Amino acid sequence: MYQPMIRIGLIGKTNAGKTTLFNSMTLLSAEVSNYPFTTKTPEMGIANVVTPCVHKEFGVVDDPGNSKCDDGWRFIPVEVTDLPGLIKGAWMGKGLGNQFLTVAAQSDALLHVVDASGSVDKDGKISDPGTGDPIADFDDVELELVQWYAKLFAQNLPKISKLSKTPGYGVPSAVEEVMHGIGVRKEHVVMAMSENLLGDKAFDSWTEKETQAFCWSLRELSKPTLIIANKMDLPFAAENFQKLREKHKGLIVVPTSGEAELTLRRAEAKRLIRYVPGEERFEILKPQDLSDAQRSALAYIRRKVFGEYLRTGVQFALNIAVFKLLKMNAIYPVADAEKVGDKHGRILPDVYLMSNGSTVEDLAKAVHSDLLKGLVYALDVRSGLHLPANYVLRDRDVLSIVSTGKRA
Ligand SMILES: Nc1nc2c(ncn2[C@@H]2O[C@H](COP(=O)(O)OP(=O)(O)O)[C@@H](O)[C@H]2O)c(=O)[nH]1
Ligand SMILES: [Mg+2]
Repeated sequence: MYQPMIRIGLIGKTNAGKTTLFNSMTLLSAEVSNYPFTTKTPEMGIANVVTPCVHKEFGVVDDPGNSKCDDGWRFIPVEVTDLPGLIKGAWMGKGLGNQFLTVAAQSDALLHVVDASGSVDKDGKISDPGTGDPIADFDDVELELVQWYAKLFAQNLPKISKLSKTPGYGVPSAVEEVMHGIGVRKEHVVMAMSENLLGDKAFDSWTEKETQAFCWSLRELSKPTLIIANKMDLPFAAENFQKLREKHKGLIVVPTSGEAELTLRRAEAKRLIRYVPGEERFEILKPQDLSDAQRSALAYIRRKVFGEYLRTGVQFALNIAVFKLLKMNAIYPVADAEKVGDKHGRILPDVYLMSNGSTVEDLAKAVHSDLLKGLVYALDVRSGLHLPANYVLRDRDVLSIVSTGKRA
């Protein structure tokens, strides 16, 4: 793949379950423990998002290269980062704050993990469910993030002010120039200004309050985020999940049990069960090989997770982040339209995640720059139509790019 992988960052308070979720998504085993700040440096791994594969529709057996196909589902890799636990005052540069915020800034989307059972107390230590306040936990972490946007903004006030008065600029371009490194685009600035009625107000006369409100908007608009209500298998979680949903109507809240997902993926890796991540069931393959502890863990998951919520929610959360929040489409480029394969005879080898609004031209560029140079059209393999360079791609398109450019 020539396009950069999509990056998803896990944020949230210590002990919310980030590392467990990360491990379940990537099936690596970063250290998990109850001690605060176990994760000292950001950990990066590869997870997958899942979409129904097109191979059945084309009546072929596929041979994926950049992705995997399991039971009719196409698994497409994305990068996930497990960030160090966040402490209060991180935006001032305390502790691991800067590192945390830098990685958060570089993520395309964030999964903000909350311990919905409230089994983490104010100091970040594990205690009984119902002790902590997940709603406040969420707000605390968000505040840290926003403070950091505000800090960056404040530090650059003179620069923004000066730039904005340069011919051809204006406030949106000036802010973009200063904050593009953390994902702020001109259109975000325009919207944040309009949300806070700052469109007609001279930049130099924005009050402290207006600036703060503007920074909240910038954070919300420029960094797509979904809330993960984790530890749904524990008491109090259902109530707090409802509270989170009511309080944050503009955000998607996905109920999960990271621990359940990790258990299932490990059992699947040992071939004790059959489990396709995201599916609403699992099947015990070797009941006789299960220890008592394993048997009761699986029974617990069946009852507390699948019984109440249909799924663990982990795969679902990743899918929602990529396909709904980031509005990505899964596109299958093939060189040989007849065989739906590449020139080496691999069938449906690749699938690309292309953002909404991407065109045939963008796809050509992503596949190979040589294809772009001599781009003529793309053949829609389903319909046989010739699609122009500016055709806007649709999810699950299977396209053969016709180009006079030679591929290396
Ligand atoms: N019951 C339950 N416990 C969980 C779940 N996810 C994580 N935990 C536990 O919560 C504790 C903290 O998890 P960890 O992943 O280290 O949190 P982090 O500090 O956010 O990385 C560990 O004891 C986990 O086993 C879950 O879905 N259900
Ligand atoms: Mg951790």
